[in-house]
Parts: sequence; structure tokens; C-alpha cells
Amino acid sequence: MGPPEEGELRARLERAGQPHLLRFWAELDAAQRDALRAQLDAAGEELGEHCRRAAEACAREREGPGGGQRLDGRMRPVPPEFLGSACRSDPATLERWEEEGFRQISQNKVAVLLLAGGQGTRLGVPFPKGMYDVGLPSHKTLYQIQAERICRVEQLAGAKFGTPCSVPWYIMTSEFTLGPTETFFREHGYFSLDELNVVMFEQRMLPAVTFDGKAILEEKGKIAMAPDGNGGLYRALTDNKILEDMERRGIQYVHVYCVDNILVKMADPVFVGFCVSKGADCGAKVVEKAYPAEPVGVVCCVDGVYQVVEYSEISSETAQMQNPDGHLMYSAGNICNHFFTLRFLQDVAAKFEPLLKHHVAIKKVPYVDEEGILVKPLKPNGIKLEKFVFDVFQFAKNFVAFEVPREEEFSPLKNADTADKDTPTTARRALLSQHYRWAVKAGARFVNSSGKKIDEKCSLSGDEDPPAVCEISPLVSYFGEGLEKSLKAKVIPSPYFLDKDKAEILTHLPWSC
Ligand code: UD2
Repeated sequence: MGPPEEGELRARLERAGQPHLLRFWAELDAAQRDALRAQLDAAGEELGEHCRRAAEACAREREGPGGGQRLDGRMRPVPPEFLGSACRSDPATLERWEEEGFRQISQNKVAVLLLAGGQGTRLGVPFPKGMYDVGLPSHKTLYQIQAERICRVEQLAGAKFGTPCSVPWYIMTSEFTLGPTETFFREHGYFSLDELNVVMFEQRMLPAVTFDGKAILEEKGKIAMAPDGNGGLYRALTDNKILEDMERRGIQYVHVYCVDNILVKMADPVFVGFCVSKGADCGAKVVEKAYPAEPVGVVCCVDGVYQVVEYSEISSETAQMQNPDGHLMYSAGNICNHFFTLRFLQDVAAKFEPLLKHHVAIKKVPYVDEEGILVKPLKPNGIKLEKFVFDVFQFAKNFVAFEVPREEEFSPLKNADTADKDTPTTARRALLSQHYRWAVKAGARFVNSSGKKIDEKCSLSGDEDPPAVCEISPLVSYFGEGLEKSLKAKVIPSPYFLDKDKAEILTHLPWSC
């Protein structure tokens, strides 16, 4: 069937309450008309319904957090029996979980899935966040760091169980990020990973809508579109037959994570082992929230089912509630690191995805006015509807949460360096502080460029730079393991980059101080 004729298109848009989308039709050339037609065809008969739903959801949202239905009275913290902890468990238990995780990895049953379809508007760069270089000595990007961690965890699991293994890397992109991400990986030779184990796929886009329910034209012949949220994952898994691909490879467990956490532990054996040992179908890593208004969701129970109440949807009174010991009552901060069994993802795709609600994001959306002139609004004017990846927790039969230490596992890159928090500077500092701690623990000592001893500092606050700079390649160490061999009793000139090929050739300076 050919493209709908103009008359039919007009009639369809009239029915959907969106005739303004053809306002500039007469001025468009053939290619522009084709492109607009293609956008309208992709939006299909659901366009009118989508716009109505967006306007209604936005009106509800403006009544207060949680869409006017206050969650406060219905929320409960995660009960302790469903909350494991890497911070409070004894070493033998942690070792048991780690061993279990490595076993599953060595049997090729674990995959990682990166959510990389976001636009990174707050960071303000015109390329995908994964391509960002936070200014480490090596100048590695987030994508490279992640690729190398996968490589290392494969090596560790393989060595432990005496069998080569692989951890496939699924990367969900969007119209904004797919092209540049593909090119970047190709140009970097997939960072030495097997290209066949890196699977990129694309999530859907949805039209941005005005407060009165009209789709927005960002150009005379182009509707403003935005990715459908990281919960768009579940439709994208079906659209792109990703679950079939996982099944073919024998994957049983999937570690889903977001692109911007520089400390993310890909396929973390301890987390995977914990979830598998508990028989969980769904799990979330959490850190203790740093302060009530921190922009992380809170893992909790609402009406008896697990969910994340997003930072934009919790009231400030609830966020500030404290336990008798002075800790925040809702302190299980979501760090967007989730565990799912393949079986659970299959159930979500088959049964539950349509039940996921849309969340409203109110944004500044550039548009062309009635004269066709581009306007960049100073105030929010548009609604984007998004699904959230964690909204499937409610369908889990056995949900668990796992608390990890923030300084080892969470430092997200959200904002440009003009902000105070979650910036390139704070991400770089978090990684270099972690590597400094590892190096000192392994027995290294540091000198500055004039050979003068740098005094050791073991407890570093998140706001300060480590006294010496020592970046350690993920290809050398994944979580601080195995460094004694290279670093014990060595004197390292700061700044230093411990790379795979340099692991054995450190300086042996005598103490000169
Ligand atoms: C996310 C969590 C929040 C908290 C925080 C910690 C969600 C919905 N919120 O908030 O609870 O844990 O992270 O850092 O998970 N993405 C897509 N497609 C989209 C939109 C986003 O793939 O359509 C990806 C994005 O590329 C990123 C991740 O999802 O990797 C999180 O997105 P975000 O940075 O917009 O989420 P944020 O910081 O508001």
C-alpha cells in the first residue's frame, strides 16, 4: 500500500485533533513531505490518543507529585529481609555470592544491558553521554571504561572456572544516540570486544505535546519527538527480538544499568550472585541516600508492592522523614542498576508492558510559530511522556534490593561542570579516589614530580581530590583485585596511569624524602 494521499492525511489529522501539523504543507518540498508523512505513519492512529493522554496526565501532575494521588501514606521502606548489603555482610558471605556470580558468568549465562537512549540534556553535549571523556589521565570515555570492565570480568570468571566465557553487551540507543554510538564503537574497534557480542538496538520515540494536547512542530515539516523513557526498554526488547537473541545465547540473567555512572560494576559477580542465591527474578542495587533532595529515586513498597518512587514524584516531607537513629526513613537510593531473569523479562514483554504507566516530563521544546519562525522557549512549554525501567518491579514474584557503598559504586555524570554535583569533576574525582585507595591498600607509595613523598590519606571525603593521581586500567583490575603484584612496595610518581601493558614496569625510586 502506498503512502496516504494528502486528503486522507488531512482527514486523519482532523480526526486526531492535530490538523495544524500540515500548516506548512504547501511550502514543503517532496523530500520534506515524505519525511513528515513517514513520521505521521509511524505515529499512526494512536497520535490523537497519545496527545490527549499527555495533556490529561500533565494536568493531573500539576496537582502535585505522584499525579495528584499522594503516595506518602501508602509508602513503606523495604523490609530488612529483602535488603542484602555489601556493606554489612561478613566477608565469607560476600565471597559466597561472588563465587556464585562468577560461576554464572563462566557458564555464559549473564549479559549486561546498557540504557543509552537518553539525550543527556543536563550535561549539554551534542553527542551520547557514553562518548564523554571526564578528563582522566588516560582520557578514556565512559563507553571505553565499560567495555574494558566487561573484558576484565570475563577474564576473571574464565580464570576462576578454567573456561573461556563471554558477557554479551546489549546497548539500547535512540534515534539520537544510535548513529554516533555505532560509529564510535566501529572507529574504536569495539574496544577489543568481539563485535558479535555487542548488540545495539533502538527504542521508540514519541511526539512532544503542548499543554493543550497538540503535537509540536519543531520544523515546518518535522514533529518534535523524544525517546519514550528508559522503560521504553521493554517494547524495544520485543521490537528488536532481543529476548530471542538472549535465549539463543543461553542467557538467564541480565544486569541493566545506566550509562552515566563512572563507577558502575558491569555484571557485578557479587550482585548477580546475591540475586541468584536469593532466587530473585528482579533486583535493584541501592546506595544510602546522601541528603533528602538528592535526585535519585527511592526503592520502597507502595500498597505492598515494590517500586521506585522517583525523585520528582516524592513530596519533600516524605523525603525528609527520619528513623529514630537519625537516618532517612526512605534511604534506599536507586542507582539504576537492575537485575532481571530472562524469564521475568519475557513475562514483562508478553503481559505487563502495556500496563506500565506513563510519567510526565515537562520540558522546553523548540517549535516553529504560526509564521514558521523557530522559537526557543524560555519556559517549559511541552510534555514528554516516558516509561520508567523500574516500573516493572511491581510484577516481580521475588524482588530483592542490594545495598552497596556509594564511594565504590556510584558517581553519576549528569551535569556540566558549572553545577556542584554529578559533574565531570566529581565523576573523575570519584574514580581517581577509588583507584588511589586501591593502590595504597595494595602497598604503593607515591611521590610528586620532584621525587618528594606524598603523605598517605586513607579516608577521603567525596569532595576532595586524592593526594596522588593513579588511574588503574579496568583491564588490570576490576574492583581492586590483583594489584599487590604490580604495586606492593612500589614508589609511584603521581600522576600515573597503570595500564595493562605497563603493569610490570613501575618505577622503583628510592625514598627521597
Ligand atoms: C535515573 C533514575 C533515578 C536515579 C538516577 C541515578 C530512572 C527513570 N530514574 O534518573 O531513579 O536512580 O538515574 O543516577 O531510571 N535513558 C534511555 N532512554 C530514555 C531516557 C533515558 O535509555 O528515553 C537512559 C539514559 O541514557 C541513562 C538512564 O536511562 O542511561 C537514566 O536516565 P536519566 O539520566 O534521564 O535518569 P535520571 O538521572 O533522571
